[in-house]
Amino acid sequence: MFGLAKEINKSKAWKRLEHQAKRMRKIEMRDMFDKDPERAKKFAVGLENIFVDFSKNRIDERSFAALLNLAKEAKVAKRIEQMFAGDKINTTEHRAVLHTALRNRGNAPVYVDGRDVMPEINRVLAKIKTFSEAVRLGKFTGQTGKKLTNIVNIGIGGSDLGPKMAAEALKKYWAKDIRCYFISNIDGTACAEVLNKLDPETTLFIVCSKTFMTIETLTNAKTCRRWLVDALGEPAVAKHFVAVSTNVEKVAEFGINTDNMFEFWDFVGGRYSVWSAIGLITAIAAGYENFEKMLEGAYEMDRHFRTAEPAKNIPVVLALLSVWYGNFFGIRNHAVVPYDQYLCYLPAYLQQLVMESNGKSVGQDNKFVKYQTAPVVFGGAGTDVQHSFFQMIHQGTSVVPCDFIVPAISHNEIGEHHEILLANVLAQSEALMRGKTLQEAAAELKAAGKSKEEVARLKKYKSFKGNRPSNMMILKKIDPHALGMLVAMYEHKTFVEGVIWNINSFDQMGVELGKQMALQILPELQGNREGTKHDASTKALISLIRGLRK
Ligand code: G6Q
Repeated sequence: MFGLAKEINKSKAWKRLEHQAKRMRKIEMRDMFDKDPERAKKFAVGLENIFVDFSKNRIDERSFAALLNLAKEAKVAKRIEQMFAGDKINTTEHRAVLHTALRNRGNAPVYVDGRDVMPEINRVLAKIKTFSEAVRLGKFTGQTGKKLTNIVNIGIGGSDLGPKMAAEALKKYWAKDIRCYFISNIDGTACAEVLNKLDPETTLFIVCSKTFMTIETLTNAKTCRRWLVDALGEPAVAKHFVAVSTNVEKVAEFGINTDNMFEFWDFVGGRYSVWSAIGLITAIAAGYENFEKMLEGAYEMDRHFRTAEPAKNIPVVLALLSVWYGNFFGIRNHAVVPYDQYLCYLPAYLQQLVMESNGKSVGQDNKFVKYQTAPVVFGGAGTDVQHSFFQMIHQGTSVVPCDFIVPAISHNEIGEHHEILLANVLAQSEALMRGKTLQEAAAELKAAGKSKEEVARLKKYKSFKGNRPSNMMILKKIDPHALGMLVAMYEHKTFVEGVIWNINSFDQMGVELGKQMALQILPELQGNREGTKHDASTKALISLIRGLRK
């Protein structure tokens, strides 16, 4: 049995939190900092490679204790063990959830239906090692004997966002002559713009699809195949195409030699698959040792998650804070702002992780939930986004809790760049927390020589309410180990949120309806079938587009 039988919002722990939130609404963070010199130490956790300061949140010891009590009520510790043990916690699809086994560097057996999955995982890892090294050394070459230096990942959703985020994050580690490309969208432009840059003789395509049935990926793969065959002939496919999938038959049917196939398993969800062969492009570009270091980082976070007490357990604490704002302060969004260019795809990756995992309305008890689940996640790289949506984060009517992520040392320490970047991220979180009172704004205007009238007219515009929460995550450097820790931290945070909300974080049925309807509309757009039942708007749009395309 997974999930809670009783509705969590009817529990004593929940009621206590409602009471605590009412109390905390009247308390300003800046006052809590003034009163308690130990606050920064109390609400922070440091692990080897990552330091998380969560003291700039609207919590004190009592409210934090009440949050920890909610984790207890939701049986978080037990659920964590059930996940690691391979219990079928993806209850709607009756599957185990074992992305943690992919990075189980201790190699202790992990059982699914009585079978240890570690030997299979290790076999595929060895294959990734051999193949990635052969490509990097130019031992596995293209049809004409040239080195394969352009690596193209064809995949979408979980088969794109993870590898794209990880490969970009580790760009500094790429072999000098290797370039990575990603084709995901069905929009022909995505394919055309990548292919235009490439030379077939030096291009390797990795077709990533768990099911090998996804229309975008198969259509893109077919187009790339045709492009290659037109240039180099049919036999070239075996030297320029590999596949990552759970579906051997479909891979063979597509015409990829199954010797060139890297397997993964249905106990790995798409958005949790970057640790599997789906991460092949990262292993090729950054080297297998670095891919392995990323797994080791994730493994370290796994051990922390399994063993640390809840108050010092980073993913548990982050999840509780998210629940705190979402369910007790009515806050509906969350921003992720990495201050590191190499992490520019992390917000998009987390958008899927969080919103596809927890954007659900039906609980494990088969009832519609009566509380908010996943927030809207958005973000972008700092300092860029300071010049776009930060206006709202500082002065808008919605409160947006932020995660700031920054390395102390940059891979590119040029002049003062990194110090300016660091000063900015620290300033943002302090500014959000402290704000600027009307009196402070007025005093500042006066000091700048403004007239009395101008001070009175401008002080509200220049004031900041403050008391806006953020977490600060400081990494030493964005290296493979730290990246592994960071990503695993977010996976586990998402899991704990799902446990508390009593939902299954591992299915994604909400993506199906639109897909089904697109299949109906396609022949109608192509003029091969006349309208099935549509609303008047859809009908008119189909006919308008048909007219425009004539
Ligand atoms: C992720 C989802 C989804 C999936 C894509 C691609 O958790 O399941 O984003 O990764 O739909 O699916 P395939 O890998 O099967 O092509």
